[in-house]
Amino acid sequence: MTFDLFADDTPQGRETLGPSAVLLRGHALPQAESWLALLEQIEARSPFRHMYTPGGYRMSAAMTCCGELGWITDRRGYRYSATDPLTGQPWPPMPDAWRALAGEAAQQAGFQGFEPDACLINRYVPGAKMSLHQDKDERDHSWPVVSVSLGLPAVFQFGGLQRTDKTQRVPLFHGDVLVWGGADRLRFHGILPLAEGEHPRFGAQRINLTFRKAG
Ligand code: MD3
Ligand code: FE
Repeated sequence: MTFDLFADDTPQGRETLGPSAVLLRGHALPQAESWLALLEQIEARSPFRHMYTPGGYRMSAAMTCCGELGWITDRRGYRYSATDPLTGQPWPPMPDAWRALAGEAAQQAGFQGFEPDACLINRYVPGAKMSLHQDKDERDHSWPVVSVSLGLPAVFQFGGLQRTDKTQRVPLFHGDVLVWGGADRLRFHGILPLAEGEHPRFGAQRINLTFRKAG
């Protein structure tokens, strides 16, 4: 695999992580700056919050959602909801520019007609992580998940279809877009604890957007 470094040290290129898993390095860079304002509008309506797993553990990544459906977790389990439990209101609408980028990235990875109805937004501060898990709360696993990384870099960990399968580590940078579908859709994955740092636009945090067709 080869990639070029741009002036800001963000690698560019396309990497294949599996039969249906593609990493589009820096693909969202042109839009990333303008997305900060969209993110602020979303947080103003549905603030970031720390949710609890059904087992009672506080998740270290703070979350919010936009789109018709949002992913939630509490003592009753993991599920999608049309209502933000914090506000009792619908989730903020998904910005058109986000939906468009997700659809176009999915297309580049070979998935035509991807129209996400849910965007889960994760916010990591240094030390925050996400343990190995599968994304399987969506109705139809034939649709891919598209993820966009913004802000501080993180180490992404991905394994196989069994929790105990050997894992690989891939650094994710500001502007990177990942598409996971097909045979790779149910692979275990996670994020190692975020290292300290300061991003020029996003500050001391990493934001990850994951676009899904949940309903
Ligand atoms: C592989 N988020 O929200 S994004 C999640 O960076 C999640 O916040 C991580 O895992 C983050 O569920 C990783 C990359 C990603 C997202 C969804 C996937 C990888 C995936 C779904 C299936 C397989
Ligand atoms: Fe996930």
